[in-house]
Amino acid sequence: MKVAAAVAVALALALTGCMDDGVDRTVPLESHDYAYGGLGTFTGVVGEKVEFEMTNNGPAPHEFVVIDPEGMTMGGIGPTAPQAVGRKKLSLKKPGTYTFACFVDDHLWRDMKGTFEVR
Ligand SMILES: [Cu+2]
Repeated sequence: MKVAAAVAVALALALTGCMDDGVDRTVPLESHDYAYGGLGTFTGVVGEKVEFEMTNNGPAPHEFVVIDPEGMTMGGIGPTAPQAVGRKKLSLKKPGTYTFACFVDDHLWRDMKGTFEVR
């Protein structure tokens, strides 16, 4: 009985942990060959934590790497297979223009990149 209670507490803590890891909002976008869609109206708010959720609608794998206003790579969604969904939580701490790009094969050369603002 005590073991069951301990398991219940551990499970409750685990669930709470998941909720603490929440984000202010989920930002959907899509990728295809060789561009992104869905971020045209997105503007971030300084200090918010968002989860980018990219659906890859192209036949090639794509990634979504975010670079902050100072040119530092923040990380992002790694190579995501066709029809798959990739997710990445990022904290938008600085105001300014953020750049995102795909570094798979020659996609960046094909101009697979864009920007969004955080204010
Ligand atoms: Cu790509």
